[in-house]
Amino acid sequence: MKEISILPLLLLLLPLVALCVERQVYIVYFGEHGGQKAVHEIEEAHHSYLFSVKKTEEEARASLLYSYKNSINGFAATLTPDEASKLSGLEENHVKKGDLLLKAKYGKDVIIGLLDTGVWPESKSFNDEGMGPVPKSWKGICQSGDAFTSSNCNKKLIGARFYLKGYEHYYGRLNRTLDFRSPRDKDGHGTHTSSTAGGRTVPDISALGGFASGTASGGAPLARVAMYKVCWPIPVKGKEGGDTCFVEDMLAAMDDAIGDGVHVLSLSIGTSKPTPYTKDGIAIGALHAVKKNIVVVCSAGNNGPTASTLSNQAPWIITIGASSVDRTFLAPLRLGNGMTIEGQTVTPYELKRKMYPLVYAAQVVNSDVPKTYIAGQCLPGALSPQKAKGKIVLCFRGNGTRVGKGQEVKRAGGIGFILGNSPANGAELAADAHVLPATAVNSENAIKIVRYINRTKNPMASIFPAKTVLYSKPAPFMAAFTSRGPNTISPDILKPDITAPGLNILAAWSEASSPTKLEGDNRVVKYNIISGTSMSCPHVAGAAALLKAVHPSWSSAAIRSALITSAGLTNNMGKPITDASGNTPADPFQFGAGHFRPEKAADPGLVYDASYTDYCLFLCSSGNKTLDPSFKCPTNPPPPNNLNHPSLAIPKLSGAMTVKRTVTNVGGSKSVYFASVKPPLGISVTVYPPILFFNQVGQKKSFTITVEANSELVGANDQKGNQSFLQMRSEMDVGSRASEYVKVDRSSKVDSRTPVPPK
Ligand SMILES: *[C@@H]1O[C@H](CO)[C@@H](O)[C@H](O)[C@H]1NC(C)=O
Ligand SMILES: *[C@@H]1O[C@H](CO)[C@@H](O)[C@H](O)[C@H]1NC(C)=O
Ligand SMILES: *[C@@H]1O[C@H](CO)[C@@H](O)[C@H](O)[C@H]1NC(C)=O
Ligand SMILES: *[C@@H]1O[C@H](CO)[C@@H](O)[C@H](O)[C@H]1NC(C)=O
Ligand SMILES: CC(=O)N[C@H]1CO[C@H](CO)[C@@H](O)[C@@H]1O
Repeated sequence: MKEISILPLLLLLLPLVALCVERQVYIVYFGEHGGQKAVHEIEEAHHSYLFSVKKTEEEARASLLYSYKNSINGFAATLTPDEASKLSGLEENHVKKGDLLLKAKYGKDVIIGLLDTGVWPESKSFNDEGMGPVPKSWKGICQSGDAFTSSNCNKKLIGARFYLKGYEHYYGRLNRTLDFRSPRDKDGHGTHTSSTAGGRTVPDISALGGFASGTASGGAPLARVAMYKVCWPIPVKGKEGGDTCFVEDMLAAMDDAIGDGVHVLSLSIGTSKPTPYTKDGIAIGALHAVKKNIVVVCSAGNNGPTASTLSNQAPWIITIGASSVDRTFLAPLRLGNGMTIEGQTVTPYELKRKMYPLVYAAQVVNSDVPKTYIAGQCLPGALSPQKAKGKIVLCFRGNGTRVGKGQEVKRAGGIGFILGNSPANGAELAADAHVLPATAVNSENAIKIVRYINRTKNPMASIFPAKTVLYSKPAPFMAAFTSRGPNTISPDILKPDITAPGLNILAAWSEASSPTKLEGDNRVVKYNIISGTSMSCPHVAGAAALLKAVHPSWSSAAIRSALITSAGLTNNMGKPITDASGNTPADPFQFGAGHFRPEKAADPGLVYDASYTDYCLFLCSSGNKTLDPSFKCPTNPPPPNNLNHPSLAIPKLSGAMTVKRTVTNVGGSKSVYFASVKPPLGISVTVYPPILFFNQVGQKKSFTITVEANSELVGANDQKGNQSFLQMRSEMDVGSRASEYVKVDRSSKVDSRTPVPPK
């Protein structure tokens, strides 16, 4: 949710004096400075440009001759011709921003409701300065309770309620040292998600330690926010044990939100295992919301990289995966043998610039800790203070939270901490506000460090302080933790729908929590960086609010369609979006239709619309009439594949199969669309008719898609149980991608970024 507002007007590369054969001085010229910007921000931005083409941060700093900061925006630096040409390529990434925000009046008068852990109303992200009166349609309330009165609501935070009858029936009365019996947030999660969706634009914000400094803004900064607190701490586990949200409490909240008049509902809540719709309170509540044209956006879950781990699989929900942004927090590590390893963190603590003894956690555990891989994971109480004192300790991810491992190293007197990814985490580096000097390294580097320790008599290391670096590449890539398809409840529906930023996201935080949520961490922050599909979901809720503002008459299906058909498939290197390794292309079971592009979604040309009745018919043919007993299923309902969804998934394709779709013209009155197909290998696809003519806005046209597996692949597909899928893209460009997915076995539990799971 960070807004980065360096918009170069033009980028000229003027080679000046030749220093040596390959390195010359170039002036990189952006024109004038736009907006007010602090001197250090300008310098940091210039430095970031350089760092994006140089190997190391030191090299980038050393190459900078001048940073022009007053009237001229630009810098002079020594570059190779290759680096210079890479820099000029950066210009293309700076698309014109702000059109949708302006057209949508920043989401003014759209109401976003969130089901979460509550809200910190004093956050600057919820100030209502200059905002108009609360929309007349609003019927919600501001419920008082512990440390919360009706005066905590304002023209920004227009509603706040809490629901805990289900929770208290199960756990007994809420322990008020663990949470407020009111809409006030003692966790941080709800404050983070609600400010991401609809927080105000707040200048001069940063995370603890000055990271990610700049202007913070929600997706729809003038939208109204209503908090429905439904998630509470699990008492037996304490605050670190996470939160739980009971189905009956969530259903009550959704029922109220529908009655109150929200336009968009954002639920960063998932299940630990796939749940049939009849037992899924979110799916049932969402169906009722969609009947009233409320857009419902939900997290895909954090149970990746294993296949078939999705939450929120219903077709009437917009389901969001998580991917990275082009901002990193580099904290390199140097080993005693001179090797430098890239790492990331947002810990505010720094080591002295000298070498310290380095150990692998398994070498410094108490004698009663079993000698298995668990020994290297720094679980609470595992480390021996005699052995760990004064050392930098390498711990692996797996069981336990990432920040909890740092706390264990600190408890045992360790001086620094290296968090190593397990193979399942790949190259995804979650930047955490650890309680001691630290850095996080990818799986490959973690193994290199273990190897160095194994082979060295007195292994040593030093961790450099972290720096915020912009324009990193590749971005976006998929987070390893993002839950994957195929859809286990409705295999004919491709899920997730799209992906959005969910790795290392800065947003507002509860001042009654700490950045790590650890017992014993007494730090108080106003903004915090965390990761999860909980963070990506409200990005899309904010975008949906903007689309609602621009197209108030669109159904929730039309808004989903616009987001899906306009999604992007390439990263900032012009290559296919990859998985967390940064190398292997990701697939639609990870990102659905791709990365959301709200600007493009505002003008999708055609939309695939669907009504409440269509969803009921879909349930009839997939065997469940129970979600709406008043709906009479016809004897022969259309097959589930014919739900007018903007994507298409075909489980176990054998032979040929034909499905029907209907598009509605929301673009120019007179327009022509041609079908264009890129079928997956071994599959042929025919669209009929191949051309659609429209004479007016709102006109509907239907077409069929016939998908056929080549004979030699039929058996293979069938046997392996692989899904084939096709995906319809904007302007009836029927695209598609390879259908393979690789099932990765991983037994480890997700660490601290679980979306609050419903009981
Ligand atoms: C409430 O939680 C606190 C903190 O975990 C604990 O010390 C206290 O014993 C709990 N109270 C009850 C009544 O369970
Ligand atoms: C390090 O040494 C241990 C035993 O001494 C061995 O089990 C492990 O595989 C080694 N690791 C690496 C990466 O060399
Ligand atoms: C999908 O097919 C590939 C080979 O084409 C195979 O390796 C993989 O195991 C299959 N996936 C499943 C879930 O069967
Ligand atoms: C986590 O702990 C459980 C129970 O001790 C164990 O079965 C599992 O293998 C562990 N997972 C990892 C990744 O260490
Ligand atoms: C798709 C779906 O939710 N199917 C469910 C229909 O209802 C039966 C029994 O109530 C469940 O077992 C299915 O999972």
